[in-house]
Amino acid sequence: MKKSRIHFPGIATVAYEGPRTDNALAFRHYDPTEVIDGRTMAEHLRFSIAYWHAFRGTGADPFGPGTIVRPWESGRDPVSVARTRMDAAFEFFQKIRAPFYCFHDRDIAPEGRTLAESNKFLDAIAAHAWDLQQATGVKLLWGTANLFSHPRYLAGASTNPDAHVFAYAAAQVKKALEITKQLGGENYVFWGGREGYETLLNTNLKREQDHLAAFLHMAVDYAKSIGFKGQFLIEPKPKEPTKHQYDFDVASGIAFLRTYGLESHFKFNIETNHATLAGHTFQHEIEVAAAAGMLGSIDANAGDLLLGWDTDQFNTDVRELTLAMISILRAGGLGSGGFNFDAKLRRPSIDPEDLFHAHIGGMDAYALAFKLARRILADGKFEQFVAERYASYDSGFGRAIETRRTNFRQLEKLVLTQLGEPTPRSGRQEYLENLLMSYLHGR
Ligand code: XUL
Ligand code: CO
Repeated sequence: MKKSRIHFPGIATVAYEGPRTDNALAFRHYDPTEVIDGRTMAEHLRFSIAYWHAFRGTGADPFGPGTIVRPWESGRDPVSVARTRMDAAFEFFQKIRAPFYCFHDRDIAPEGRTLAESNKFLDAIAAHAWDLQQATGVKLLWGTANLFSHPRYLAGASTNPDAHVFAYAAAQVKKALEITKQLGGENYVFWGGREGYETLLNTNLKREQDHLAAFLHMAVDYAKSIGFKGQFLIEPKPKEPTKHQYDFDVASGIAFLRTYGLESHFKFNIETNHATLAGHTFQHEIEVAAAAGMLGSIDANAGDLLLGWDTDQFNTDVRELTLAMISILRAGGLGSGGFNFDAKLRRPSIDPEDLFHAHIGGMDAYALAFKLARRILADGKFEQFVAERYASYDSGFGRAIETRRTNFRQLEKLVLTQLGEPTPRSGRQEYLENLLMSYLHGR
């Protein structure tokens, strides 16, 4: 492979310099080579760069066009632009020291005039991606198909009222699965881009849900037939772009998968901003997935609580991330998943350097949260408090309730003859919040 030119001149590989450094382009908490429990921080955190934001984001919003102009975007042949863009992307992945990246099919290669031409473009760029992966060691965390941008998907993909669109989406996902397998992708994500509805006046909700399930079953069957071993992930989101998305949140996703017999094939890719749009905390969504053994991966970002849409910002809220990390570590980690920065620069942040500041902040916040969560779990104070709070279920009639060896009659008799009135006990929330604060502020 020929040596490509430098796309981020003047920006060196980001070094770990510790919390006291004045260097804004250094890590304060994320030392990728630091070994903790026999694994490096890079291996623990499995950070990933989202191709669509970092390399296709322009800053466009509903009120105006893009503001972010990258030098590698100039050129008339879209396939050679895609190739150079990918060179720039891998230079960034290396300099920011992210071991993984994620893409939609249409992020990395342009849409052609026909499906056959789109597939040809994708093949050419996937070959280039493989060369760059081999040369740099950067790996593919997950692939996915963009089934929401093209006008053909105006009313959804697998939930489109037109079976022709369903067929087209099936063909697109078939190809995306092949490319993901070819590039060693460790997961494959289904975010239901427009799988929802705007109005029930024109929608058959039951048929659309049946079609979505049929689509996912076909994807499972096809992945099996080509020997793709990656984990399938559902990424819930309650709304946007549609008024009501079918994969509203983790709980409704679990119900959907179980209803259609898909639960053994899927886990969840939980996005912070999607959680808050659904009226949940990030930690809540993680706990619900973990409770079902379906915690898969994280789309690491944040919303703005004063804005009602998916602002996809970089998350530097260490308190929120520490709580999330506690739940993730308690669940045994993310397995083949990772922390993918599905986050974008603000429209006025137009310099290439801004891309570095953004990811450094996100990575440092997660790394610090990881360390704090480990300390909190090692001390076990919260675990002990919670264990004691439920201790009445560990023996006697409490144990019989948990193991379903008692019933209403026996419990009534117990209350009438022995137990009488229960004694209320404090939940001690304020004490626990102060305890958390003591960890966050240098206990
Ligand atoms: C949209 C979103 C997507 C998915 C992948 O809100 O999060 O970028 O992560 O399709
Ligand atoms: Co996402």
